[in-house]
Amino acid sequence: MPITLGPQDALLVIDVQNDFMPGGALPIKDGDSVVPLINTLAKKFDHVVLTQDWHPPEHISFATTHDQRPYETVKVAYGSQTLWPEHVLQHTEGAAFHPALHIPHAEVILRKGFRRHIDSYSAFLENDHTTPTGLAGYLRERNLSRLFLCGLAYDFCVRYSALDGIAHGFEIIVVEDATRPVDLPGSISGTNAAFAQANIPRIQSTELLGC
Ligand code: VGL
Ligand code: ZN
Repeated sequence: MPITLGPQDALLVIDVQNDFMPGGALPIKDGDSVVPLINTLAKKFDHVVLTQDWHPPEHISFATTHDQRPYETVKVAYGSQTLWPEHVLQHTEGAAFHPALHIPHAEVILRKGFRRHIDSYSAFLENDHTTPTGLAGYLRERNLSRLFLCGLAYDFCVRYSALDGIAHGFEIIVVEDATRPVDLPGSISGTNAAFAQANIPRIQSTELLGC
């Protein structure tokens, strides 16, 4: 039985940006392969929210800022922070959405990670787990209570957006085949375990598309 969508449903499309695509600054294997599927999914939804990772120069998540290598971890004021290659610099081509992403009816684009001293994987709370992005208030005011998540990366921004979404009282469903992982050691299994623990279902897009 395909899932029936109603007025309370929204598709949350996480970080479908050039730098996360093969050949980009922080490449995700097959990241580009989800774009046509996300376009198809979006047509099923009256309400679509896009997020855009949006970093200033010398961002705290950049390995270069700490004179370290990418994919290492450092301690920062809010805990541990994985270091990344410089990516999605504000207003660059790398930060732009994939050119084939076509969701003209998307209603809001939520930028995150724009504070130099705080990273933000989650669309709801920055990595200090305190600073809100404003998305929860927006969704509540719009009466959008059930969110289907897709995009990049499964084991980072999709993961933390899903977990914070649940913590903020939203119903969360992850459309797994419309995501791809970065795949650092333990990151995929950790995500699967966290979703199971939080009772976050992972579905396949066929359950929405009905074929
Ligand atoms: C992401 C690492 C760094 C993501 C963003 O979109 O999952 N991952 N910045
Ligand atoms: Zn980032």
